[in-house]
Formats: sequence, C-alpha cells, structure tokens
Amino acid sequence: MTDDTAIEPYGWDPGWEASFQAALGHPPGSEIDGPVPGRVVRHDGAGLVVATRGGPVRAMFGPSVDPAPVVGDWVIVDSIPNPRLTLPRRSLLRRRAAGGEGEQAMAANVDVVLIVCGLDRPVRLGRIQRTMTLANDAGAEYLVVLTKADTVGPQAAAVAEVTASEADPDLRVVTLSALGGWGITDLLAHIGPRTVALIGESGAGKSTLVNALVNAEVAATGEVRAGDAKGRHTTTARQLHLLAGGGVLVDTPGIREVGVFADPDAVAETFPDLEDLALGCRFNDCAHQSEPGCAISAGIADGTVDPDRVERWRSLEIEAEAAAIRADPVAARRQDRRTGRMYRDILRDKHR
Ligand SMILES: Nc1nc2c(ncn2[C@@H]2O[C@H](COP(=O)(O)OP(=O)(O)OP(=O)(O)O)[C@@H](O)[C@H]2O)c(=O)[nH]1
Ligand SMILES: [Mg+2]
Ligand SMILES: [Zn+2]
Repeated sequence: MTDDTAIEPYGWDPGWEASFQAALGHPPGSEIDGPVPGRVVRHDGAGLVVATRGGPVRAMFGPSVDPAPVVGDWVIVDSIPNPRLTLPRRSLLRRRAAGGEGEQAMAANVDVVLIVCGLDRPVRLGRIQRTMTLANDAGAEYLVVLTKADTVGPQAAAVAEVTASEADPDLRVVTLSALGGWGITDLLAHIGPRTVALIGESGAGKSTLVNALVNAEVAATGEVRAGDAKGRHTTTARQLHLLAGGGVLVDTPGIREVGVFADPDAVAETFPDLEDLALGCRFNDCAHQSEPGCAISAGIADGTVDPDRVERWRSLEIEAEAAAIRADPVAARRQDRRTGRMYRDILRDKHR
C-alpha cells in the first residue's frame, strides 16, 4: 500500500487518486512505481516545488506540459524530477495578464477566494466586484476580508463593512486584525479545510494574514509607504501553505489591477439582481442606455437602482466579452461571417 499521509494534508483524496491512476492508464487500486503525484506548492522563476509522498521536491519546468502547471495543481512527476502531466483541474483562478491580452493562471483547484482589503486605505467596490467575477469564473466561493481593523475605530470598520456589502447584498464580510490576532478563528471557521487563495493589492496584508492563519511566520511581509499605504510587492511568487487544522492557503503577489478574463456568465453571477431586472427590458439586446422600455433605466430613474453599480456591471460585461472574443479569434471570425451573411440576406430580401 502507498502511504498518503504526506499528501493528504494538501487535499489528496480518492478523486485525485482515481484521476492519477486514470492518467497513467492503470486499473484502480494497482500499485504504481516511478511517476508519483504531487501538488505544486510554489511557482517561481527557478521552477516548481512539488509536495509528494516522499516530501517536497524541486522540479524543473522541463519538457512542456499542457496545461502548464500552476500553484495548486496536482501533477505527476517522474524521477528526474520533471512534471510530466497536469491532472485535470477542478477549477482555475485566472485573470487578464497585466497590460496584456493573454490569460494568466493564478492558482488551480481553488475552493475559496479571500478578497483581502486593508482598512488603512479606502474600500474599493469596483475592485471587490472584479475579484468576485474572477472567483465566479473559477466556480469558487468568496468572501471579503477587511483586515487591519486595528488601524481604524469600530465606527469606521462598520462603515467599511456596509460599503463592502454594497457589492452584493449576500456578500459575507469578515473584519479582523491579522496583526492584533483577532477575528482569525472566525475566519478559519468560515473557510474550513479547503484550498483558499488570497487576492488583493500589494500591502493589503495578505501575507500577514497567512501567518496569522497558519500561526507561524511562514510568509515574508513588508512595510507599506507612509503617504498612500501602497505596498512594495513583497511577495513575488505564489506559494501554498498548510493550515494546521486542515486546508491550504495560496498567498499571491499583490495585483495592481484586477483584469477580468472571465466567462461573461461569471459577470452575470456577480450582478444577479441587475441580470434579473434586465429580463424586464423590452429588447433582448438592450444596452440600458436610452432604449425605450428599459427596466434598468427605469430603476435608476425611480431611485431603486444604483447607477454606479450599473456602470461597473456594464464595463465588466464589455471587458469579459472582449476577452472571450480575443481568446477565441476563430469563433469571432465565424461570428463576423455569420453577421455578414445575415446582412447580405436581409439586403437581398429587400431588393427582391
Ligand atoms: N496595523 C496592522 N498592520 C497590518 C495588519 N496586517 C498587515 N499589516 C501591515 O501591512 C503591511 C503589508 O503587509 P503584507 O502582509 O506584507 O501585505 P501583502 O498583501 O502580503 O503585500 P504584497 O506581498 O506586497 O502583495 C505590513 O507592514 C504589515 O505589518 C494588521 O492587521 N494591522
Ligand atoms: Mg505578501
Ligand atoms: Zn435595458
């Protein structure tokens, strides 16, 4: 029998075992020599660190593996060691690469996203909604963590909570102080023994929170600038850390801009109330600008809908659609041709 005690804390379960055996073409339950499964716990310029049954191994990027493994992936490593295969993912947290067109994989097999905001700076609703969209795209749960609550009074913390929950009435918001050590047990109870990724801008307090949750100094932290509380990009690699009570945390480098590279449906999930309301618009393709019979415009007019929220919804939708078309240029061309044919047919019918 193989001894899985070293990889079970990383989330190894019968499903992954089955996936591993299937990938190698072995019948279930048979012994396998040589290639071993492991979880990518670190991804940096030099390569990968993979937690295996025999302990962590440093693996080269090696011959190209598709998809390229990212932190959180379960991979099969051979004896070199090289990753030879990425096991089919249960989820992928991704964003639009900074300043670029491409997609950037942030972490794989993530169950929960912590949207980390430091209370030493204003809570930004748009940013929360963008991160919610990334989480929805990955099929992950999310909750907002307002940390550094020790830097503001209870009154200000309460105001920040209300502001954050405006992103979604059902949004869970946890207020805590990672440095002060309060609110941590509460958060642990919320996340459970799952794979949890921390997302937020540099200096928000992600690594400090990781240390508080793990209850050890496992991640380096850095000072923020005095004037504007901006961070110095202390964390430079994505790294997975084990929680003592079960579950894993993925600490990530701070991101300046949350570029959405999402399925447009993920945007819809972020704004379910507006999507529902838009069903009442007269036209299916209503842009909610000045179309007659627009339910969204009516909501804005009678004060039941927040125009800023509509603005953020529309801009995220446009961004996600553009990304989807860029991701699949063939489909985009097909769509163009279809539209072209449609117009041609209409014109022909007219002139008949
Ligand atoms: N007062 C207070 N300061 C905190 C708290 N959490 C973090 N900090 C401080 O905020 C600064 C930034 O913390 P980090 O944990 O390094 O931030 P980060 O989000 O990991 O930043 P990057 O790695 O650059 O993305 C450090 O000086 C921390 O000591 C908190 O709960 N209270
Ligand atoms: Mg950090
Ligand atoms: Zn409308």
